[in-house]
Amino acid sequence: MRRRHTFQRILLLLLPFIATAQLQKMEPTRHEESQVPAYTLPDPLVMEDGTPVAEAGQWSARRAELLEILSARQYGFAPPVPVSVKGKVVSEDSDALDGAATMKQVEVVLTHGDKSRTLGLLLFLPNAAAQPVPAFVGLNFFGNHTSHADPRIRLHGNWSPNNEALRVTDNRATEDSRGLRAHRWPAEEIIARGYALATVYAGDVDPDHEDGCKDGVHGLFGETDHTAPPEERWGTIAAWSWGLSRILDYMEESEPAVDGARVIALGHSRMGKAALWAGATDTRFAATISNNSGCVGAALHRRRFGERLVDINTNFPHWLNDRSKSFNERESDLPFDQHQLLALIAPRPLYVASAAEDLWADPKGEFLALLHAEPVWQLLGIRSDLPREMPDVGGSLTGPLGYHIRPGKHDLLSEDWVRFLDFTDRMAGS
Ligand code: GTR
Repeated sequence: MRRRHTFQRILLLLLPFIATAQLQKMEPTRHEESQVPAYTLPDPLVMEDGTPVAEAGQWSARRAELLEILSARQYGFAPPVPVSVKGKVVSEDSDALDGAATMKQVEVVLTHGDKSRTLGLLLFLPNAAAQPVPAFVGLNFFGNHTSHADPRIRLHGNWSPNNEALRVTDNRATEDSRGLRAHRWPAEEIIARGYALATVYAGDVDPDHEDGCKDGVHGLFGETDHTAPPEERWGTIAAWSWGLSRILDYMEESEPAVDGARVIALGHSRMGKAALWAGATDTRFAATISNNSGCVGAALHRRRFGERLVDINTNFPHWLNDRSKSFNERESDLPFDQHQLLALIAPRPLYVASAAEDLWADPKGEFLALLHAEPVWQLLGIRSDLPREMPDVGGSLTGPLGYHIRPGKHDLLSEDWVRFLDFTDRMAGS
């Protein structure tokens, strides 16, 4: 016993050195195009056994293969068991946004066996609509109360990351943060364009901290609910995506003002990674939009530009499954790349957005992933004709595959939203 304690103590003392040793092994971060190594991407249209995927009818088998690979080696498998999804409307105000919207707050309770988890859903619904409307659904980083200044928006009671700018100091939501992230959720513009907006605090689904994937919705399930080995089970990004699907369940079943067939998964940065995985795993999402999603989002791993898998697995070890860690600094050995994640969204519309100064997210890698995913849309009969070169800063591309690179830093701005809205307006039936 004592010997074990001594060993643990020595290990604890050594840990900082082990961690530094790992970091020292890393190559310096690449921020110059000339530093990008030569690479070959795996082909989304070749089966693992080498058979070419030449006809649309073969895609579902290839899609299943890619989903399996990306689950096993990166995001992790969610337990394949259903949960019950029940909503309780806790407030409904038809005078929101100066009378343009009805603001609803709903407690969406997910239950599995004797365990449950409540997601606080904030919904803005356009009052002018005569028919069910398309809706954007996205997770927010710090709480619904940060996404709009309306004083009626409830504070969540879950753990929150501390953040000076957002005035969170005690890992708890407070009044001080109200409306501080409103620029990311321009509800007035979204409603004026005839869409509903739905958002949930990501930490209601799964707190953004390392806990061995025990809390949040992970905690709804027991050992026997999993079919995947422990190292391949879902991390936090997969849990967030799964949460987006449960919100879609609720809206499809119980929100008559929303057209369940036109729900768009959207997210910025880490929530953009989650939106992409949601769009990939759940074909009910009518379209997917990722903003500045970067590494393990839209950016290609093999370019090794900006943030890399090793950075994610070091700084956020809970985001992906444990198996992904074996690919740290071995991008060329990955049996997939992120264009294949994007391809899983085909033939539905997909938009990737970059910001010019957001080199950490590798804007060019985000564009190239879209470009290399495009053949799958073409195979499925969707006309798409992306240029071979990415647009200049300020430029945008519309079509079933949308893209823009705006000037400026890593953020979600109303100028991004204007383009997203133009893109979703083009969706069939909008
Ligand atoms: C960074 C992280 C990125 C991105 C970003 C964000 O720290 O390295 O992958 O997710 O956070 O979510 O804003």
